Formats: sequence, structure tokens, C-alpha cells
Amino acid sequence: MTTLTLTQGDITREHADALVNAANSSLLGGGGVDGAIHRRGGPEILAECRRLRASHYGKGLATGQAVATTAGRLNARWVIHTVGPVFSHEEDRSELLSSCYRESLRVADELGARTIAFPAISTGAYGWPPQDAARVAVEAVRVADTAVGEVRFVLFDDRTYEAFAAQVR
Ligand code: AR6
Repeated sequence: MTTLTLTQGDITREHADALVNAANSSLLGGGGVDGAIHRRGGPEILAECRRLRASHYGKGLATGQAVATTAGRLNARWVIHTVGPVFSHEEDRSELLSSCYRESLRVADELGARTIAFPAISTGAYGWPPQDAARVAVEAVRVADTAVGEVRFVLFDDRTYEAFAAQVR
């Protein structure tokens, strides 16, 4: 049984086995939640991302995929980096967004993580409307076959929090 919980705030303040980062394919950091995770987690995370790039992801991590590193100084054992799709009006990319959640949970299972915290992937710089992103995220977690016992969504702003709350009510 997987319990789904919601909280509003900064994911870098959370305690969980794994914290998910809304990264980009370079794995070399950026703004938003990615910037916050690297800032608070410290340089060990970036160092491991660089090693992963060199060994496995020379062309970058593909959209919808996920990979784990140390969590550095964060209150977690791992950071799972996933690359959300940029929102498009022309094309339905929700399967890729769903894949971010599914693949992050698959990586979490491989690691033996029992608690995981997700931000609202793709709802910032990548422009996904929060209601639709929340629908895809909650559905992806509900149907996932995972040993993770608690999936926590950590929503930064009121609008995104409300969008997720409407889905789990
Ligand atoms: N804790 C939780 N959620 C946060 C935090 C935080 N500390 N900071 C922002 N958010 P974004 P994306 C929310 O832009 O849309 C980066 O530059 C934010 O309000 O972080 O997937 C990457 O390097 C929003 O609801 O990620 C990529 O280039 C959500 O997190 C690109 O942005 C996601 O916003 C990825 O874009």
C-alpha cells in the first residue's frame, strides 16, 4: 500500500529516503527546484552528476527518465533526478510526464527507498498548467506498482498545492 500525502513548502527542507529533482537533460543544474537542491545539497551532488554524464549520459538524460545520486547535505539518502517534458499546446506529452513519476519510483525501488518526495515536475520553467500536471502526477503514482510506502508531493506555491489537493480529495 502506498500512501499519498501533500505538503506545501520547500522540498530541500524535507526528510525522506529520496527527494526528486526536476532536472534538465544536462544534469548540470539550473533554476527552480534544481537550483535549490544543488544549493542546499552541496557540491557532492553536482560532482556525481558530472560523473554520471561522463559514464552513461554523454548525450544527456532523456526526457521521462530518472537517475539517482547522493543527496549530499540534504535530509535524504538519495536525490533522484528526472527530466520533465516542456509543456506543448501542439502535442500531448503527458505520457512523458507520467514516465517521470513512474521511472523515479522504479529507481526508488531499486535503491530500497521507502519514502519519496516529489516536486510538481514541469510546472515551473517547463510551463505545464498545474491542474493538468497534478492529474497526471497523481494518476501515475496511483497506478504505480511500487514498494515505496509514502509518496509525498511537496508543492511550492498556493496554486500548485490547490491543484494537487483537488486531485487527491
Ligand atoms: N521546493 C519545491 N518546489 C519548488 C521549489 C522548491 N525549493 N522551487 C521551485 N519549486 P521548476 P520544471 C516548484 O522550474 O518546470 C530548472 O532550471 C515550482 O514552483 O523547478 O520541471 C531545471 O534545471 C514549480 O511548481 O522545474 C530545468 O531546466 C515546480 O517546482 C527546468 O527548470 C517545478 O518548477 C525544469 O523545469
